[in-house]
Amino acid sequence: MTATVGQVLADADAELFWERGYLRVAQVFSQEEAGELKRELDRLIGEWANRESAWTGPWRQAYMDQETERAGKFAGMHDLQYYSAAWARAILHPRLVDVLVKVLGPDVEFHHTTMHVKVPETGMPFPMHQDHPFYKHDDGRFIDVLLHLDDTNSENGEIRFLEGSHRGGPLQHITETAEGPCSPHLPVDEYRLADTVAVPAKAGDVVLMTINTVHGSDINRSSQPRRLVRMGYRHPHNRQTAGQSLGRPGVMVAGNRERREGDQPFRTE
Ligand SMILES: O=C(O)CCC(=O)C(=O)O
Repeated sequence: MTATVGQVLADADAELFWERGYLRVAQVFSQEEAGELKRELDRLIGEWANRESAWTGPWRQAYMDQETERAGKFAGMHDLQYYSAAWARAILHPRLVDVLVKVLGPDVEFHHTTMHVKVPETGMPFPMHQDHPFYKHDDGRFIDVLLHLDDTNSENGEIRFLEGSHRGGPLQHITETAEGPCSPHLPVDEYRLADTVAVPAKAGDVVLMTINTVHGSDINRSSQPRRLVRMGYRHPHNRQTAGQSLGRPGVMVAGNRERREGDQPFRTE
């Protein structure tokens, strides 16, 4: 499902997002903006990223043959805005903020950015999962924005969603096997990529999903990298209880953080 962005999304687009759990919004970033962010991303991949990132777990054997499984990697890195002013600007991009206000607003707090770059030929698939186990929050008012910097398709592993899967809230994920802890994922026999809706996108598009939308993606079989960056945003009163960036306040990108009884200002030391 695709929306085109004008000043803001239409009410119907926002409703569709909450009904299905995902929405593609075309060309939120212009080609020039996406081009600059891609150049900066490539610099970060060269200088800072972990080019050997890999999610672990028995799902790997179900998704990849033996040879690909050995090679299946992605380039990963968190919080690009600490390393690049272009990425700091991207967090506050006015058209993106307009979209977020429509679906989550009026008050929106930034949470994190994370790079997901699938290397050519063997770029790792992502098993079916929700993002909730990675940064647990009290409620569903958390949106992940997948900013695409390359066109995606079935060859390079476009993002795929299980429609309506966010409605039941957080699911129990596999996080432990006989061999030890593994990356959170859902049972491969119950949650299958084949049952999902593919959402191919163009460079400059964003694809929104909720923290509880079940999603995954296939291997990158193309000869080019597939570059996207996840940008997380939440309602400022949606309390985080575990995981990535726990306890770190985020900048407000829209509206304000209303003070409730008992709230204290953030610590400065
Ligand atoms: O990069 C992908 O294909 C998957 C992204 C994803 O699973 C996530 O951002 O949680």
